[in-house]
Amino acid sequence: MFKKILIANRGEIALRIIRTCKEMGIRTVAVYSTADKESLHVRFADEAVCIGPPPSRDSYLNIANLIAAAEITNADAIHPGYGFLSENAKFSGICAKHNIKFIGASPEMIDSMGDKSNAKDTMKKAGVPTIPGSDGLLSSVAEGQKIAKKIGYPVILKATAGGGGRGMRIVWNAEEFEAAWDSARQEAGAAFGNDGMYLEKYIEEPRHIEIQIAGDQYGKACHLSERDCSIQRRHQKLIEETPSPFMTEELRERMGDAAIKAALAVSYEGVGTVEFLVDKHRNFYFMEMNTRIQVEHPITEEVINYDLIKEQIKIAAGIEISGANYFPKLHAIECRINAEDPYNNFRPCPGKITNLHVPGGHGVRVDSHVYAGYTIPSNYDSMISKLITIAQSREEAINTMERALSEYVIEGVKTTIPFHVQLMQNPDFRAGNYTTKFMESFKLL
Ligand code: MV4
Repeated sequence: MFKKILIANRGEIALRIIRTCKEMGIRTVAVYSTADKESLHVRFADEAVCIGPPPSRDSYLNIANLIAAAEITNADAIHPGYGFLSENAKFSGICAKHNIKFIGASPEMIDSMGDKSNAKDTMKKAGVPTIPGSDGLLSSVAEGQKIAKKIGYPVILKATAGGGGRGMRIVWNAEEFEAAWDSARQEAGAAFGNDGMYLEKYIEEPRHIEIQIAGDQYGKACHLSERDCSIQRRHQKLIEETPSPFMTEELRERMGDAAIKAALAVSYEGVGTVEFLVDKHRNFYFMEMNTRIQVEHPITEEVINYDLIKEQIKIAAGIEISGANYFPKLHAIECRINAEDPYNNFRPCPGKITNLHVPGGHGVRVDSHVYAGYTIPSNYDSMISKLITIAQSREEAINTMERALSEYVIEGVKTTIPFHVQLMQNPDFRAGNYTTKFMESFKLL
């Protein structure tokens, strides 16, 4: 087992990783930018190293400084958390070269799943359902138009280097095709330095349901059931839950099998997520594979009673998994509490938290790094906390969430709490009747 892990991240996920390390008897090294000197992850870790000024590119994305911090402190592994360098092939490779275990995917895996067209091709060959469309990248606008005509409009153009919706265009008819092609390619080229595009049939009003997977170094893989992440705004998730209200035992078995097939096809090592789009007929299609721990992992932990960070560390250390799948025994919901003004287009609201009261009681988990007097820096994402409720049924988990939200006091900055309160009271949400289109029609009172 590792003796000392450096956490190449900040905020709640850095704390989350430190907590598990403590329980496992592993020493921890925090890294921080000068903007995070007063952060809890710095205080709770055994050691802390300043890695640069506030901008991410000079600190949390600064590979040379992170490696130097690991070498100075004799860390034998690095946990990258989510975001930042968690899916950076170069960083994963440099860690390996320095004999530091990167608790995440290999450079080859990150590259192969980071290229969306290649990932889709790999999954199709492995027998995982994929959305009808082009066979790999499009070589010309004419080829795209020909395929679109054959499969029928609407279609969607996607950047192979994309993700998070960038370089993506829905095309409703043949007249729109060329302009959409030009602007998507231009956007992808500018954003990723790669303007490779592929095409798919556009699935209208899908659900985003992802399957948590784990694979070990010995070729075993299992799934840990699903999370429904359909409620998003501009590709930012607002709330996640498990089980999905749309799930059936039969669908879970089919999606779980497909996710394991996906993991085995690439000899997946570590914990990861296979994202699917699910249409109204419960057809599901591979979308992307994430090779990191995700923000929403705690809801899975709560319904299967399992520490996913601990599992991630054990797998990285070469410990075998049982290979058994895990099924939800409870219902869990996560509300992302952000320092944003929901009445003002979710505009970020960094600043000082002047007063704080955190909810508690039965069925409530709060993953957060903030405290009264803490200043949310403007340099990073605006997440303040993840409020998670756990209950025997979906209805009870929603009721507990309403109760917990009503106790939550965060003063000094605007937060998304009022949005979540209204979401909990929304009849369609209450009925489990929502798709990725939900936020387009949701009106805040
Ligand atoms: C789609 C789609 C409909 N049809 N692909 C959005 C981000 C990227 N990962 C893929 N995305 C989508 N791909 C086809 N063929 C709809 C989306 C999509 C979406 C997916 C999941 C969650 C929220 C979304 C919001 C808008 C569009």
